[in-house]
Amino acid sequence: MEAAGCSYQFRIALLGDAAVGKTSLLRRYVAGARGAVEPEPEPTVGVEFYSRALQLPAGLRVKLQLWDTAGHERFRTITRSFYRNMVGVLLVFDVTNRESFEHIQAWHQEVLSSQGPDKVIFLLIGHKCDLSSRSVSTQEAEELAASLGMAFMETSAKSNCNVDLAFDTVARAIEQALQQGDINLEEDWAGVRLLHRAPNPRSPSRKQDSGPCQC
Ligand code: G3D
Ligand code: MG
Repeated sequence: MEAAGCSYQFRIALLGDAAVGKTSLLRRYVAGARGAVEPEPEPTVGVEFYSRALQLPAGLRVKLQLWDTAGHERFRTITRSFYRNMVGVLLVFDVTNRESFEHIQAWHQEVLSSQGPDKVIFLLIGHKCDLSSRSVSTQEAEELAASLGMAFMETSAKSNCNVDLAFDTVARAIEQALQQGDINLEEDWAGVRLLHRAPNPRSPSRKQDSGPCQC
């Protein structure tokens, strides 16, 4: 995807157990910008990332570089450098899969133990909220998020619920942390990069969200 007019690049990862819906969520978000939905995901192999440009409220135009864990989560073979180079992390569980919720703290810890003192913006995601066969309540997920110091949101790639909002929320929190000096640019860190691009007045504006959902 073209990043014309972007001033920063934020590198963000989706982490969580296999089959919680990370690839579907990413694809839905990226397809949303083009107004088309990708076909069902293939089982992910190799390293993959997606991009989408975003205009943030405080004025920054950013390119989100969105990394999928590409099947490595199944074998816990994600490298320290993968974690270390993220500025944002969506910790994803499946609201119908209790085990995936119980593993969230371990995913959180993996990132913290690889990141050192650098700041990462986390967001807890309860995915597949279109399904009624829940095994994790909204309240207990909110409590976990609060105990880990992060926000919580429920999403569905299937019904396009809160998909844009989830990525917007992380991007805005990163923008704020940058402005407050909690996150700083570093030479050897790929989490936030300054893109030296001239603004392109002919860039198409971002498609609007389809509105809040009811789930
Ligand atoms: P992963 O990348 O975390 O491993 P995938 O997960 O994106 O591959 O999704 C795993 C399965 O969950 C897929 O089903 C996919 O269609 C389904 N899924 C993803 N998002 C949603 C959602 O929002 N709602 C519902 N109901 N299902 C979802 P299959 O059957 O193809 O394995
Ligand atoms: Mg996947």
